[in-house]
Amino acid sequence: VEECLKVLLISDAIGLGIMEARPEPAWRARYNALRNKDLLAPDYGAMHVAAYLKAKGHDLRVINLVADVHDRRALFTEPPSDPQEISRSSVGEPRAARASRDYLFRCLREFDPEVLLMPISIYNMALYLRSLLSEIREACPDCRIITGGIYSTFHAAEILEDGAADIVVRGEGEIATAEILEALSDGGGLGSIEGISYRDGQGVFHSPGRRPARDLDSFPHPYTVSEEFNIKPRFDILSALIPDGDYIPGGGFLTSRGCPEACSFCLDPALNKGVTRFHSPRYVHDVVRFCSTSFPGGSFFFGDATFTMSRKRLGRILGLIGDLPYSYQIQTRADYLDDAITASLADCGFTTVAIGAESFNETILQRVVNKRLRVETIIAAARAVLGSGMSPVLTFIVGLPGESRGSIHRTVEILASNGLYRASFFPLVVFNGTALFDQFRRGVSAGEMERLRINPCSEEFLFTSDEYPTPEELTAFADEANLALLSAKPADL
Ligand code: B12
Ligand code: SF4
Repeated sequence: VEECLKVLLISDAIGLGIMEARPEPAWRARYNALRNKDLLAPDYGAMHVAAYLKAKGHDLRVINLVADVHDRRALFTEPPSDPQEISRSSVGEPRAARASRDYLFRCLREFDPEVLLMPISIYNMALYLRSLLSEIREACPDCRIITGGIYSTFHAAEILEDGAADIVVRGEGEIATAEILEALSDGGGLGSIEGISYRDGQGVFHSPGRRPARDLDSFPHPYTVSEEFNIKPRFDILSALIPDGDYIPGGGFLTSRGCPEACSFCLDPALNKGVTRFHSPRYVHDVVRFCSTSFPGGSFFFGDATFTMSRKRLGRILGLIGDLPYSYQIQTRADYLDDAITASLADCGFTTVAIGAESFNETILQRVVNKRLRVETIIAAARAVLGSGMSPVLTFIVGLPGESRGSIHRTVEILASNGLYRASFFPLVVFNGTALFDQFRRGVSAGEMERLRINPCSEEFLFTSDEYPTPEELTAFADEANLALLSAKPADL
C-alpha cells in the first residue's frame, strides 16, 4: 500500500455496551461466567479483517475498550454473593464503564483517524452500538466510518439511514474492507466494490453481493493480530475464571465457514447459502500450534457448525493436533458423529461435543425447525459421545410453534432415561435474516414486536405463542425445564 490512511478499529464496543446499558439479566451474579466471556472474548470476525489488512500493509491501530483498560483477573472475579443479586465484581462498578468510555474518546482525539472500523455483529447490543456510532461520528466528523459483521450485513440500509456510518460491508469482510481502503486512499470510487453499501448523495447504494473467497487458507489467521487485540490477558483471565467444564472457553477458531443445512431459526443459511468452505488440516495445525505456544494451557474451542463433517479431513486434523498441549471442545451436527468418530476425538484430547438438538418432538424437528435429522439420530450421537468418555452438551429451544409444555416435559424424561444431563433449554429468540423471524413478523403488530424485544438495546425478539402468551411465561418455562432436568440428575453424577 503506497499511501497509508490512518485506520482505527474499535474492539470490545459490545463490552462497553454491557457495562453502560446493563441489559437484564447480564449483571446478575449467577451469569458471571457468560458475562465475562461477553466482556473479554475477542471479536473473531474483526480479528479476521484486521489480520488481512495488516498482512496487506495497512496502518491499522486497534483499541480494545475492555481488554486495554481492565486487564486484571481480580476485576472480573465475583465475590461470594446471592446468585440472583446484582454482581459485585469491580468491572460492574460505574467507574469501570466510565474508564472505558473515556479511553475511547481520548483515543479518538489523540489518534485522529481518517478511517474508523467498527464491528456490529451480535444482535443483542446492536441498537446500543448504532447509537454509540452516532456519538463517535460527532467526535470525528471528518472520519470515514465503516461497519461490518453479521448484524451490519442484514441491516445495511438502517445503519446508513442513521447517518453515522458511511460504508457497510456485507458478508465476508477481509477483501471488501481492503478494497475500500485502497479506493479511499487512491481517491477512487466505491462503485465497483462488491458486497458493500454506502450513502451516495441523498440515497443508499447497495453493490451486488460478493462471492465468498474460495481459498480460506489464503487469509492470514486471526491470531496474527493477537497483540493488537490484547489476547493474552483475555485468555489468562477467562481460563482462570471460567467454571470447569464450560464448553465455550472464549478462545478458539473456526476451521470451516458455513453449514450445508437450513434450520429455520439459524442465520447460517442466509450468511453462507448452504455452502461450507474448509481450511486445510495444515492451516488448522498452524493456528492451534501458534495458540498453544502463545497462550499455553486450557481448552480450545472449534466453533464450526459442523466440525466433524468430513471424515477424511477430520482424521488428518486429529493426526496433526493430538500432541499439542490443549484439550478441545467442539460443536457439530449429530449426523456427523458415530462410534468411530467419537472414539477418535476422545483419543485426541477432545472433552466436550455440543450438539444442537432443538426439539425431541419429531414433527416439530422436521416441519418447524427443518433440522433434517431424526430424534433417534440425535440420541444415538449423544450416547456415542458419552460412551467414548466425552461430555455431550445438548441445546433445546422452548417455544417452537406447535410444541407444547407436555412435549418439553417428555424431552426431559428422554434425556434423563439416556443419562444425558448436560442439556440446556433456551427460550425461542428470533432475529432478522432467519426463516422463523419472517414467520414471527407476519404474526405480530409493530407495537407487539416492541413488547417482545429482549431489551431496549437488542434486535432480538422472544417468540411468544398461545402456549406461552407472554415473554415472562416463555422464559419462566425454559427455566422450569432446566430445573426439572437438574432435579432428575442423580446426586452422584
Ligand atoms: C466463537 C463464537 C462466540 C465466542 C466469541 C464471540 C465473538 N465475539 O467473536 C463467544 C463464546 C464469546 C460467543 C459469545 C456470544 N455469541 Co457467539 N458465536 C461464535 C461463533 C461460533 C463463531 C464466530 C466466528 O469466529 N466467526 C467467523 C468469522 C470469520 O465470521 P464473522 O464473525 O461473521 O466475521 C466476518 C464478517 O461478518 C465480517 N466482519 C465481522 N466483523 C467485522 C467488522 C468490520 C469493521 C468489517 C468491515 C467486517 C466485519 O468479516 C468477517 C471475516 O470475513 C458464531 C457462529 C459463526 N459461525 O459465526 C457465534 C455467533 C456469532 N454467536 C452468537 C451469539 C448469540 C452469541 C452471544 C450473544 C451468546 C450469549 N447469549 O451470550 C454471545 C455474545 C458475546 C460477544 N461479546 O460477542 C450468534 C449471533 C446471532 C445473533 N443473533 O446475534 C452466532 C451467529 C451463533 C448462532 N448461530 O446463533 N460467541
Ligand atoms: S445445522 Fe446448525 S449451523 Fe447448520 S443451519 Fe442448522 S443450526 Fe445452523
